[in-house]
Amino acid sequence: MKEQLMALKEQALEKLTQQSSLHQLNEWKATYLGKKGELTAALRGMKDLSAEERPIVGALVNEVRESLESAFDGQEAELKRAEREKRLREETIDVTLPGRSIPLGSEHPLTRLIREVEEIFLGLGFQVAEGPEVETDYNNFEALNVPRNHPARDMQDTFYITEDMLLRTHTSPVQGRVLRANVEAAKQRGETSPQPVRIIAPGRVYRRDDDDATHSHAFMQIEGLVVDRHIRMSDLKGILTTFAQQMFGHDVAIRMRPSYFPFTEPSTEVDATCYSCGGDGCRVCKQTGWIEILGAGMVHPNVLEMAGYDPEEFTGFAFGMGVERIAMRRYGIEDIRHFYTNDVRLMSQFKSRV
Ligand code: 2NL
Repeated sequence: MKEQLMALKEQALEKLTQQSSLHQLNEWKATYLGKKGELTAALRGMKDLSAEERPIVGALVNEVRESLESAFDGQEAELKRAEREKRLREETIDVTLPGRSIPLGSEHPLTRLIREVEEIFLGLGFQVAEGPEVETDYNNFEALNVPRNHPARDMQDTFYITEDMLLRTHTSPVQGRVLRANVEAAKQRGETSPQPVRIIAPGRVYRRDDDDATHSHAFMQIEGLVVDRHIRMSDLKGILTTFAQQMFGHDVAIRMRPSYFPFTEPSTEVDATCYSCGGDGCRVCKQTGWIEILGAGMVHPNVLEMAGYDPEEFTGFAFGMGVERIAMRRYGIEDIRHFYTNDVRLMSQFKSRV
């Protein structure tokens, strides 16, 4: 019995050194120390022993168990250490490697320009208003004092959807909506007069046109409208001077030339000092020293009247500018179609600096 136990111990210790994973090690433990293991079997054989032999063999069994257990613990600790070391080695990251860059998109040059204009007018106390691109003939023309026989209403110039629905040809109907909403709100509150208005309306507009380098059937426009008591042409000039200086440079001046729009009277084309020569005259400004930036005027009393503002109490000014024309000059883009072709090689040059 004693020899048998010593042989078992010998064999178990020898096998232990051959176990190279924690899984194998646990199998070893089951084989030698488990409930159905060899040592338990040896213990069971003790019932055949004499009363004198039993405590001696019992002590020996315990001794063998203890030495196998402590050998197991030692081997387990060693294997765990080795596995940890291996994992650490495999999971090492080289923090000195250069990072992978994630390609960033960029703001469309038209979006960027519109934002700049919005920022300037927000700073002057204006609000930004938006409205639908599909409009009624009434909102787009009638309410803006554009008579039925006006050439702008011609099928040649306007995308009609039905007889009285169309794609807006300017963003003025947005301002008309704001005026009428104010009149309605004043009525609801039982007030005698509607609130004054200071808004800009940026957005896409449509004209029937054959697309070429300078014409597009869809383009961006920003219109502005101020309606209050005692608004005069000098207010128009003051606001547009400040706008031109913030937009194009602080020593820029503006000049106003007489013009005609059905919705303003008087009407004016507004020029700013040529950004290229500073006013001396060059090829860009055709030697005039001036560049046209927008059209404007005093809101026609008929327009105020139709919206529900009393033209005896209120006056106003309005202006409108084509965004592409300004963007083309500012960024040196020579073909309007580039804005809508959206070639990333062109667009990615307008990365925002934020
Ligand atoms: C241009 C000229 C202009 C307006 C737009 C306007 C709007 C209302 C009332 C009166 Cl609600 N006028 N808009 C006025 C003058 C000129 O645009 O050349 N746009 C590209």
